[in-house]
Amino acid sequence: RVRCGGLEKASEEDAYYIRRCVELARQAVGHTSPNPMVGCVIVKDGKVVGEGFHPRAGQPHAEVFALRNAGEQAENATAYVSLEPCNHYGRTPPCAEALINAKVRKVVVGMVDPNPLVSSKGINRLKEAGIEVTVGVEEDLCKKLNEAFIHKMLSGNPFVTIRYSISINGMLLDQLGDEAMDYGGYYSKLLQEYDAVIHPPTKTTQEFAFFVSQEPNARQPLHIFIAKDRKSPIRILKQPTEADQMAVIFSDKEIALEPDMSQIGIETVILNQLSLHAILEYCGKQGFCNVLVDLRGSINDLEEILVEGLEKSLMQKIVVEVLPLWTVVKGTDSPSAMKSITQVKRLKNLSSMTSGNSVLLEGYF
Ligand code: AOF
Ligand code: ZN
Repeated sequence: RVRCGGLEKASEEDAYYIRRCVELARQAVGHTSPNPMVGCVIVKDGKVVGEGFHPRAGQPHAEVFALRNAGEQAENATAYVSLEPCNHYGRTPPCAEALINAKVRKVVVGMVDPNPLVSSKGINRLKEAGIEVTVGVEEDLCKKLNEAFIHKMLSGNPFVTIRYSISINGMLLDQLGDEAMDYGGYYSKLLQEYDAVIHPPTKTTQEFAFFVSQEPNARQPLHIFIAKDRKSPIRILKQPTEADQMAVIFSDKEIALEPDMSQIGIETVILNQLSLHAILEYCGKQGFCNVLVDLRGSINDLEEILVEGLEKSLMQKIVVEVLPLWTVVKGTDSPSAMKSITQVKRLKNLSSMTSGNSVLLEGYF
């Protein structure tokens, strides 16, 4: 690759500051829904003079915080933003205007905003005002940061991730790796990223349990339990938290809760049809951008959800934890027994990482 030295240096610098924007944006992980996570850096004469990120929906956008931070130094500076600056009046005024008024000279944008209210209008407004604009720097990174927001904007449906743990010999487990739920563990971090967690029906237990994210200032997801064909009362075990509404139970008939769970913010919703689709519809109406389907327990539960999810294309991502355990089961209906394959779906963008003593596999449908 032959490239002009100056150009290469400029684009490396652009990439560096956009990566910083993404790092800043992530400080609000879980708190911005239904808005995206956005970070902004203002650079003048090779020095950072302002930084900001969007803390939550309804509050000012990243650009506003970074411009406030830079003050008069924003004049003739370069503004880096991980997402195209908006040019509409939403809950907050347009950022493109704020950048123009601050007299920045150049704007570097990570990705175009998929929101039809914004899409390219912000970039065009900046150009009209005579500002130099570069678009698509570290674009993949910026898209991954807001994969749920992008999916929701383009499809209208929440972004759905399926998670489960398996043994090294491929058996579904109801346990997670040792450090997964601790502070910094992958499960603790995953929980704070999602608006809701769906716990599929389990036929064996009357007790539902859920965990809360251990990350500092984590926004806890709403936990959704599916109760199918229940006769005896259901009990929810939870860790103490300050959040008021923490769980919803979806049932196909009136169910008894034990003890009185409504006292601790647990609601029941009766649906005739207890499908993944119906529950996602509820999530969409709540304004949720993403939902984690947390599969534990028996292989039958897994199949029910996965078959529906595949048939209706309801799932976008999968996270599989492989524990360093070899499991032996007795009985003939062991899941490892040969079954005939009726459908195969190839995942895209597979990646792997380690978490404690486990290996995590991530891919997209
Ligand atoms: C930006 N910077 O930091 C964010 C943007 O209701 P509002 O005013 O908050 O507008 C929400 C929309 O603005 C959101 O759907 C997305 O298109 C964009 N978010 N834009 O320039 C930001 N959070
Ligand atoms: Zn904005």
